[in-house]
Parts: sequence; C-alpha cells; structure tokens
Amino acid sequence: MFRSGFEARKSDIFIAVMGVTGSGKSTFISMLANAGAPVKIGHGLQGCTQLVTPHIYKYSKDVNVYLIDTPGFDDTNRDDANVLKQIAVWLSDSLKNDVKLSGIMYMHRITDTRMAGSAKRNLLMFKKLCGNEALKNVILVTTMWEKVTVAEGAAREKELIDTDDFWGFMVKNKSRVERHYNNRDSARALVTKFLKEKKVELTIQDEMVRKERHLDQTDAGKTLDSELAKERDKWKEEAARQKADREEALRQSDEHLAHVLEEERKKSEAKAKDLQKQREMLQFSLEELRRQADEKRQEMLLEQQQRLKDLKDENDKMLLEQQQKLKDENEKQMLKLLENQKLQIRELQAIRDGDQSARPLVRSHPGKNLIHECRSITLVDDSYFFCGPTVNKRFGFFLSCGVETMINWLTG
Ligand SMILES: Nc1nc2c(ncn2[C@@H]2O[C@H](COP(=O)(O)OP(=O)(O)O)[C@@H](O)[C@H]2O)c(=O)[nH]1
Ligand SMILES: [Mg+2]
Repeated sequence: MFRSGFEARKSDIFIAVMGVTGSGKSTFISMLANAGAPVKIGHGLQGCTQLVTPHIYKYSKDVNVYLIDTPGFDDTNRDDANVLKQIAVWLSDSLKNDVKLSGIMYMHRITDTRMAGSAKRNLLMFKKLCGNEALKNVILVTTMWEKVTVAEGAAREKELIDTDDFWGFMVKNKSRVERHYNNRDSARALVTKFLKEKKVELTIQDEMVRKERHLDQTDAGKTLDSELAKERDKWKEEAARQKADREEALRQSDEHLAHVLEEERKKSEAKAKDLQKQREMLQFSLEELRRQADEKRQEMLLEQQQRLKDLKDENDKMLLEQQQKLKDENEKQMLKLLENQKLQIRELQAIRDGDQSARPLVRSHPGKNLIHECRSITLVDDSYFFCGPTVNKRFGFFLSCGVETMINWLTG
C-alpha cells in the first residue's frame, strides 16, 4: 500500500482490527467494506491469512475509512513470528508515510467461557504492540452476542473488565468496551466512535521507526521471543523424556514401544527446531524485514505471472483446436453440399431424359406407398421429399427417402 506511492488524505481514517483467529474480524470488515473488497491496494499478497490487509469503507462523501485486517497470534498458527513481522512492517511503513491510526478494535468472542492459551497470548502481544499510551484509542469489542443470553454475556463481559490480566488494565487506561451485534448498523456505529479521535502512534511504530530497533528488541518482539523460547524448552524436555523412555523400552526388549517413542522424539525435536527458527526470524531490522517481505511479494508475483502465462497458453491451445475443428466441419459441410449439387444435377438430367412432361412418373417407393404422379422433388437435409397423388389419387402425400434410394429411384 505504502510502497506504491499511496498518499493518505487528511480526512482518511485508519483503524486496525485485531484479535484471535475466529473472533470475527473479517466478518466485521466485510459488513462495511465497499463492494469489490478485498481492496486492491495492500501488499499485493491478499488472500493469504498471514497478511495485513487494508479494506476501504466509504463512510461518507468526504471520509474514507481504512479497516486493516490483521492475522492473529495463535497457538494453532505456529507461525507467530511471521505474524508479528507482517504487522510490524505494515505499521512501520504506515508511520513512515505519515499515516497514523485513529484507533484499534480488539475483537473477542463473548461465547468464550474462559481465556484460552491463544487468547491470553494474543492479548499479551496486543498490549505490547500498542503500549500504554495508545490504550485510550482502543475499543475492546465483543462479538457473537446472538449466541449467548444477555445475562450470560453481561457476566462474562464483567469478568473481562474486572480482571486486570484480561481487559482490566486496559480499561483502567481508558480503553472502551463495546458490543457488536453482527449487523451493519452496529458495525458502522463502532467505526463512528473513531472519527473524532486524535490519531495515535503505537509503541511498536516508535520502536521500529524512530528508535530503529530490531524486531527482537521491541516490547512485542521480546515478549514473543520469550514465549517461543519457553515453548521450545518445553519440546526439548519432551524430547529428552522420550529419549529416556525409549532406552528403558529397549532395556525391556520392547522394540515396538521403542520405535514409537523414537518417532515421537523426532517430532518433538522438529517442533523445538521450528520454534528456534521462529526466534531467529525476529532478529532483523526493519530494512531487512521489509526486504524479506518484498522478496516474498516478488516470489508470489512471479508465481502469479507464471500462472497467468500457463492460462494463456492453455487458452491459445484451445482456440487453435476450436479453429481446426471449425475448419474441418466447414470442409465436411462443403463436400456434402457439392455432393448434393451433383445429385441434383443428376436428378434433373434424369427427369429431363425421362421426359416428365410427356408421361407422368410412376415409381414405387421402398415404403409401401406409391407415388402415382410425381409433381415435385424437394431435398431437405439428407432426405428427398416426393410430392404428388398416390395410387388412391389422394393428393398431398409427402414421402421421404435417403440419397441411395433416390439414385435407385431415378435410375431404376
Ligand atoms: N454468530 C456469529 N458468528 C460470527 C460473528 N462474527 C463472526 N462470526 C463467524 O465466526 C467465524 C469466524 O469469523 P471471521 O470473521 O472469519 O474471524 P477472523 O478470523 O477474526 O477474521 C465465521 O464463521 C463467522 O461467520 C458474530 O458476530 N456472530
Ligand atoms: Mg480473518
């Protein structure tokens, strides 16, 4: 978005939409985003859930609202370093282009009976990305109200607000709490709340752009790094335990169990290795992160071009085949016409030679009918139609036959 010469207008409003996967971010945005969304701006990598994607909503004649869809930090995702990288690069690029957020919406399902591991981690990362200053521009939004009773929902909402580790701390720092009722009016009303807000700078933007820190030296980066290290250690311990168990199994000559444990140990090692690799992904400056993002974009662009070329080649091939088929059919049609013409000439000659004017022609048809006096012969498609009175003198009978019969009829 920002590297293709994008220039924001003063009246433009930018709102980041965050929250765990499945909290309803995309659904919320799609209620407002103008037809044709996803918007064609962005990093050119739309369609991938791992990417930050801006969607435009024409709020009024003068005001464009950009709703920024973001991927969530997620236990199941296993790619949190990449998520942080994408968000950090997007936010840094936006600040460098003088684009500041009017605020952030943090979505949460009111149906969640407890704060799951992923929800906790996501919230922690969110707080670190924002920093305390920006919390006054945060609206904590609960979704899926139609799935709970009002009393249930209200009790959960209260628990979220009353618990410091959940939303309590943020609410004390002026974050607001709102409900989204899964319809357009409700979505628009939420967006309206950001319109008058003073624009805000997030901690991660200050750290990456002004302080020029590497991602692993930002608050969010440090937090994620230590989370990833904790998890890596957990898998390492698991692998060590599986190794010891395997040795015990071998001592007991339980080959099968030893084999299973060895496979499990390999999986644990692979997980630990992956987490370590994610940690290493954080050790980059903004420049390097952007270069990586560009590289990835280039890769996808090339892929797209190749796909386009393949499609075009296939299309050309089909066109050629079609043309050949048409040509063949035309030729066949021409041959048939010629053949018919020849037959008609022969027919006319036969009629002339048979002196039709002098003598009525009586011929028997291969069917049971007899034409007593043939008055006309018409060729329709492949069949000849004879018209004339039959033996019982009734006029107006049409009899048909194929080419072969016609020849026999004329020459017989
Ligand atoms: N009932 C109900 N379902 C919702 C609501 N918001 C989202 N969903 C559903 O929840 C699922 C996840 O929503 P999605 O917008 O993809 O979440 P995201 O991962 O945060 O973008 C989808 O099946 C949505 O249809 C809501 O307010 N009410
Ligand atoms: Mg989504």
